[in-house]
Parts: sequence; C-alpha cells; structure tokens
Amino acid sequence: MKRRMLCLLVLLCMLLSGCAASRQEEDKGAVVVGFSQLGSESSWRIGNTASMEKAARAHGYGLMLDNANQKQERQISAIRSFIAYQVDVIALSPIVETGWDNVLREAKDAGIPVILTDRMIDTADDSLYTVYIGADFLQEGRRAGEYLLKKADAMGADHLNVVEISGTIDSTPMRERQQGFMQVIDGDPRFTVLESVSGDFLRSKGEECARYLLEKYGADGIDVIYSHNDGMTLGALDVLDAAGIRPGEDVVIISVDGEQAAVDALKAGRVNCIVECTPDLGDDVMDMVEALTQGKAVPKAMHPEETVFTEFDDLSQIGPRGY
Ligand code: GZL
Repeated sequence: MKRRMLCLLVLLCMLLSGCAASRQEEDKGAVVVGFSQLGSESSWRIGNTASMEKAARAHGYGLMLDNANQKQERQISAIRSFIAYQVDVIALSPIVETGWDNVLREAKDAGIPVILTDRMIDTADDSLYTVYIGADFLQEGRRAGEYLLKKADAMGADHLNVVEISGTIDSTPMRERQQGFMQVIDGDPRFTVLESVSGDFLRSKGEECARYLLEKYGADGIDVIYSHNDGMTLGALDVLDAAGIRPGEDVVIISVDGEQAAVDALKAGRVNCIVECTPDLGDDVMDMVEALTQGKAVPKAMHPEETVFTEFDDLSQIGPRGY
C-alpha cells in the first residue's frame, strides 16, 4: 500500500512539474481521485485535508493531493494534470467562486466527474460539476445573526456597534456568511455595522484587521466582532488582550468553524458564540466517488449536519474537536 501511495506521490510531482504521464493500463483497476485543495491557511483546512486522506485510505482509493497554497492558477494546473493522468474523479475545493468554466469544461470533455467540496463556484453551466458537498454557509451566517439577537435581548442593549472580519473575498463562505448574518440583523435598529474588512481566513490578517478596527473606532466604539473563522478570531483576541480589552465581556465575539483552540476560548468566556463548520467532509466525498464510479444517480448538493455553540449552552457537552 505504501508503495502505491509513494508511486502516486511521485507521479503527481511529475505531472505537476509538466512531465505529464498518463495512467498505465494496469493502474486502471483501482479508483484514483485527484484532489485540488486550496491551501493550508487554517486549522479547519488542515483538518479538512486530513479527513479527505483518511477517507480515501478507508475506501482503498489512490489520492493525488495537490495543495495550491491559496493560488487559483495552481488549482487550475492541478486539474489539468489530473485530466492528463485520467483520474476517475476530480475533487475541487475552489478558493474563489469565479474563473473555473474553462478547466471544468476540459474535465467534462474528458468524461471525468467533478465533485465540488467545501466551496461552490459561480457558473451559468451547472453541468460543469456533478455535485457540491459542503456547508450551507447562508445558514451559518443566519445562526451567527440569531445568536446576536438573543445576546442583545439578554443584555437589554439599546444599541450595539458591529464590525465584521470577513474571509477570502469572493469565496462562498465569505459571501454567504456575510449575507446570512446581515439578513437576520438587517432592519433591527439596535445594530449598526460599522465596517467589514477581509482577513482572508488567516490568523495573521485577522490580527491586522482587529488592530485597524480598534485604532479606527476605539475600545468603546466596538461592541461586537463577527469573524468568519476561528483563525482570524484568535488573532483578534491577541490584539484585544494587548489593549486591555476583555474579549467575551467588553466585546461580544462571534466566530465560525469550531476548532479546538476557539472552543477552549468559548469555554473560558473569551468567545461568546461559535457557529460550527465541520471540516470532516472526507467520508461524504469518498462515498460519492464510490457512487459515481458505480454509475449511480447522485444529488446535486449535500450539506453536512452542523450546529452552533453559544455561552447560553452547556459547554461541558462539547467533546474533543480533532482540529
Ligand atoms: C469553510 C472553509 C473556510 C473555513 C476557514 O467551509 O472554506 O475556509 O471556515 C477555511 O477556516 O480557511
């Protein structure tokens, strides 16, 4: 087994370095999945990659994994390499929603089904992908907004200034976590959204955003921070700590993902709400690969079960998060 994985890894390096090789006839027996992962920008992403690798192993599938390090052009070249190798299925976690039609049309012309995992694409031709497996980000955004309504009620607040630290611009989670949140609080006179700045889902940029917002609006000018992922939230907490501001008490902190470090902060009262976004998509993706390689009909979209953890819940019930 190790030899096979090593061979696949060597082959992927050859393919991506341009000396593309096509799949040998004798390799056609085992299912091979080409997976273009967008990067390793957060604990969520690292957990997601681990989930895909574990599920591929459990199914006995070869996995050609390419980490694009946040570069769309790298994802596009990886997909072309997967096509050249004639993988059975392509899995793609698209860093942004646009710019995929041409390369996905090449996959379609090659007869290779594409599973969009974790994030969606914006296309006029939905025949370019077979199925989307990932979160309902609008629901996640609404859950964040619903928590804030409950929190404002509990505080008896007349007015709260809100700032948003958003994810990667034009990515599905960024767009829809913002849309869902604003849908819920829009029209409620208690809330003013002062500004939204993008931290690109990176802890370091989340820190920069928090510093910028604090300098611009002052410690007393911000009542709520809505951050699109835990990595950026943890960066923001460092800035608040350094300024002598008590996160979770002086400023309401709403986050998304549910990684261990953020859940620990929730339990410590430093975060008020975490909307869960599970990275464990591997089993659903590889089950879908199995269905596709067996010619079975599949749905156009699949969303995993997710929940929300808030200060109003019994937090002792939250088990180890695994990422
Ligand atoms: C959401 C995923 C996001 C996570 C971030 O499904 O795309 O990207 O919320 C990750 O942590 O960087």
